[in-house]
Amino acid sequence: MAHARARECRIPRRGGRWSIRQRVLVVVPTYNERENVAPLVRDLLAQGEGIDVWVADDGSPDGTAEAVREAMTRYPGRVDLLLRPEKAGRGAAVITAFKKGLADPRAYDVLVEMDADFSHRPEDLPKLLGELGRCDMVVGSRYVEGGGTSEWGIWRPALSWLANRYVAVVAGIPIRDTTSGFRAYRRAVLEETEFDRIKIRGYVVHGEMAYQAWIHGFQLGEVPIHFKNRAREASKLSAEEIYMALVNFALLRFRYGLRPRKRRVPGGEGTSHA
Ligand SMILES: Nc1nc2c(ncn2[C@@H]2O[C@H](COP(=O)(O)OP(=O)(O)OP(=O)(O)O)[C@@H](O)[C@H]2O)c(=O)[nH]1
Ligand SMILES: [Mg+2]
Repeated sequence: MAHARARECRIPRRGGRWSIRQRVLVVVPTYNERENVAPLVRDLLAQGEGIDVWVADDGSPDGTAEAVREAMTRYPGRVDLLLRPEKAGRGAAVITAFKKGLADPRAYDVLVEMDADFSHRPEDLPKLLGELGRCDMVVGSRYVEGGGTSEWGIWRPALSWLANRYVAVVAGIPIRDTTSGFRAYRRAVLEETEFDRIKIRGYVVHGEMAYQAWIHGFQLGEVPIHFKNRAREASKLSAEEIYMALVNFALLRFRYGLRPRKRRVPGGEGTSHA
């Protein structure tokens, strides 16, 4: 499958590239990630001094929370645990953490979400943050030049690629990998996000967050990432989940409108169009 070049945001922003002085909050949703969470936290914190990590765990029975508490002792002030009593979905866990992150007195400039299972590589984080110098929201993309997936066999990558082409057509969001869960947002994007309107179940959460950012007139960009899937015998997706995702993606245009709003570029000249 040939990949398009990564989309570039056209308008340079005042403040330029990501700097070490910026405060970055990385939200990692977890369910049964005891083995992964401590090495992941270590590798994320090593990417820069301004980076904090919050793990949003849904009461994992394998003791993920214990591993996070140990990491909190090892890296005081830089790691936190948001614990919910039961499994209620990745999307909802991330949204709850983002709301808390926006209200935090540390005034994070940038908020990031990524998976805990090393499918998303911590060493790719600076690439996403760097691109935020030009964009308001950056997606780590499997489907642009230089990006890719591994260990997926034939069926899953084809399905995922097709799903993303479908989303591009029905929703019209100008990014290639709308279902990617590795993303960085400038705080302004999340401040304008209407979280209460988001359907918090399934892959549409990612699409809806991106759609809102786009329709609100923010600049969306992508950087290539390599997505390493953990070995699984079968996809966990049920036919009902796939059907619901297809329908909900198709409804985005009707729920939110067709065109991005014009927006004055903070610190720049004129207006931006996504
Ligand atoms: N808090 C929370 N996190 C979840 C939930 N479900 C999944 N996660 C986490 O969300 C991330 C993505 O989930 P995965 O299970 O890896 O989903 P996937 O990558 O589609 O499937 P795999 O093939 O199993 O890797 C991981 O960090 C999970 O631990 C949930 O209900 N609540
Ligand atoms: Mg995974």
